[in-house]
Amino acid sequence: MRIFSGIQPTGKKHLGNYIGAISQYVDLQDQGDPSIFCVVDLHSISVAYDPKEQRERVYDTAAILLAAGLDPERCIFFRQSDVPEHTELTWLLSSITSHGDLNRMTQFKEKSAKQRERVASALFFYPVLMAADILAYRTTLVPVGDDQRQHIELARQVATNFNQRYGETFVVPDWRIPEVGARIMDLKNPESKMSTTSENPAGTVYVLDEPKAIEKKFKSATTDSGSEVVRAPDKPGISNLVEILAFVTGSTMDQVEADFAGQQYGAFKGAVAEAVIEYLRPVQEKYAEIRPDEAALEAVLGAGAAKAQAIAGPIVAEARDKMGLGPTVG
Ligand code: AQP
Repeated sequence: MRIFSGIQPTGKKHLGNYIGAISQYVDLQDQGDPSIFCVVDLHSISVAYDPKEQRERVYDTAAILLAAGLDPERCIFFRQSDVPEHTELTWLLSSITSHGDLNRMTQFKEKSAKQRERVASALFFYPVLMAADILAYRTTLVPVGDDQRQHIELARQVATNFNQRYGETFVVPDWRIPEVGARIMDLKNPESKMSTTSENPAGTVYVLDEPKAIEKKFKSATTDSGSEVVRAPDKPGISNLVEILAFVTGSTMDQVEADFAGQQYGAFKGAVAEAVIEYLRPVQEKYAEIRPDEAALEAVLGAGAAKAQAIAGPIVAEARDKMGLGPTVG
């Protein structure tokens, strides 16, 4: 099994990213042959960003992943832009990706609708770059949150199209979406997923938030009418908090409901805040140790890029050759 996943260095990572993606990476790092994780800085330039801060954001994200328990001795961990095969393969794959398929991508529709400035064509191409990230390593399994399902479906389609047109080259990857925590919702607007770009910052809990801020956000979380701590379609706020508490305490959602039967929403929200603070505390402490040493972070990412390129280089060269590009091989 070969595992690959990427995470953007946009802003600060939030609890949804942590539960839906980062914790999966840590759990899976020994299970891949190899497991490959990437800070996808090329994806993040598809929306407005500050070039002066870009490298800092990569270090922030890398340090969060290392603090969470990713071990570069046990997996390959690198920065996307250090391995140019990702961009080359994007162009090759774009030639067999239909415009119509990209037009159907909900993330593009939502993000382009929100954007006030011009919409970059990189945002439209985002799913092709993601397909290239995955296919360049002949990945078999992609751990992601639920919001990335459509992009993985597209990567599967692109691999199939390529293999049919040019001969067996790429592996058609599967996704791994966790049963609990695949879609953590915004605390203020629990009908929408927790997101970096949400309108109300009070709805997003960041991995590096101070305990007081975490407590405030959970205590002011939108709850629903009624008073029972149970999951229900008309109780998205409480359902979300039950899921978060089950995940961070390693319990089940049924158990959380049983534990809080008969208790008030206020007490329940306080308990969720406390559990999340304790869950994130060791990550925050480790982050404070790791983040200042940018030279060490560069060394980790550089060593990872060399290992990643050793895998992607021959695979992308094979795709190029099969497409009739460059000199005859052999
Ligand atoms: N709310 C979420 N619940 C569970 N998993 C989530 N992921 C994102 N949001 C949730 C998963 O996190 C991984 C990394 O996503 P990303 O690199 O796209 O990071 P981001 O830009 O910070 O993610 P956002 O918050 O989703 O950004 P915006 O605001 O741009 O929409 C992915 O595996 C994703 O599924």
